[in-house]
Amino acid sequence: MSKYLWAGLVALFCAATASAGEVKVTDAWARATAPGQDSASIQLVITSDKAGALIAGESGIAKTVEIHTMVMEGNMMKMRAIEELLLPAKTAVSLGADGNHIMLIGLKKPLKAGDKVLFALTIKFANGSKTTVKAEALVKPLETTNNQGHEHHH
Ligand SMILES: [Cu+2]
Repeated sequence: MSKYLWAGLVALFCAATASAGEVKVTDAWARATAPGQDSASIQLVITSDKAGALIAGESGIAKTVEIHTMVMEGNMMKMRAIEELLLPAKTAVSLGADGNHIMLIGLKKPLKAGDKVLFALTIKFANGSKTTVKAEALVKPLETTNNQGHEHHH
């Protein structure tokens, strides 16, 4: 196979799967915001080659980015920020279906369907080294439903 073709394949792969070599973020998406809404959640799948933990996030579109989980309080599901989300080696961890998500707080502008939200996640590995992986979330229409209804309280 010619090296030009290889280069093309590598470029395709990188475009499709935001990769820092050791950590992959795929299928990232957010729901368009309703009028007045100044926070939004991103759902995604993250896979780390080495055992580690997701410890921070950042986005130019929001003042703060937190890692959130859902907890049951009485009979209410509530969101809570967590310090870290463990990433077992070579395991796709899906943030979304289980209530975990990346939370954009203090949005600088509304999210509109079709927009792409650039963000970065920081992962700390078991040996103490860190990496930052950049990714983008596709904004889907507000009506998009997932299989769990929950409300965001901030
Ligand atoms: Cu949240």
